[in-house]
Amino acid sequence: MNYKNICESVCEIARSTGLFIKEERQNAILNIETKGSNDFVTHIDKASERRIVDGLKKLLPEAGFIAEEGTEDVRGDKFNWIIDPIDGTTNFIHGLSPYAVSIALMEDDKMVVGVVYEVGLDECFYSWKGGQAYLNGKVIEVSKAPTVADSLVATGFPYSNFSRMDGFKESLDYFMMNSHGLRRLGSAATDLVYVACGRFESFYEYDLKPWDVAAGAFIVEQAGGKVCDFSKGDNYIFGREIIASNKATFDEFSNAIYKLMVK
Ligand code: 2AM
Ligand code: CA
Ligand code: CA
Ligand code: CA
Repeated sequence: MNYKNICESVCEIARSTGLFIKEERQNAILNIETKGSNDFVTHIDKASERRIVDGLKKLLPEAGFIAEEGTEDVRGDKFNWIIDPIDGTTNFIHGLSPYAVSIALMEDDKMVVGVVYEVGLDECFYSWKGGQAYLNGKVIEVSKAPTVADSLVATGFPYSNFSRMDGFKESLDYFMMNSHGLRRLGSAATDLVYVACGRFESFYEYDLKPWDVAAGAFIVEQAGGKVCDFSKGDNYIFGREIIASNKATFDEFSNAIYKLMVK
């Protein structure tokens, strides 16, 4: 398997889907449906996922799909695509950036290709197994900031599972007072690639799904960063908890989250 070629084709699919998303937004009245509480989907999410799935099927016919809007839901023996057609739909609905197309390829249970295309700023972040991590053709690396006190920390606010709010609120207080500041963009895939390119030192969020994090987490690791779940284990794709940071602050950052939200 030539991961680099696959990655380049996936970037093309992500970019052309981004263009489609922008054009459709201008052409049509948004048809917004509610899937659950604060969980929205538009006709553009669905049409975008259809386009992505059709493109990826031609690229690798034997691969299965794990896709947010359920366009295709069959598992492959060896290869599976993990797709979020629009990560940050709430931003998108409100005409706000960032929002991103997120596509990962999993071989057995390891990511081998990851692409996050942030549509608003026209920024394509990508990596493949054996390569480095890139933003629009340039190599990216995580930040070198040495401590949490030197860090810009990103998170996402819960939209369900409010049972963990006490620990989460404590973590907000803690990072507000002990870092450069806290940010909440509303697109987990974008948060992750911003860690990969050093704009954020670190990111944490719970209740995320595989399609929110699969591509972004891979790109963070390929850019020299580290990723784990809230108990410092490796169940961060399917485990619905993720911590990602640069290498230098990883121990301090993950210990803080563990203490605030697990112990
Ligand atoms: P989405 O836009 O694809 O749904 C922001 O905190 C992150 O949470 C985004 O990655 C967003 O992805 C996801 N998200 C926001 N609201 C959600 C909901 N109600 N259910 C599931 N995921 C949600
Ligand atoms: Ca959604
Ligand atoms: Ca998402
Ligand atoms: Ca989505």
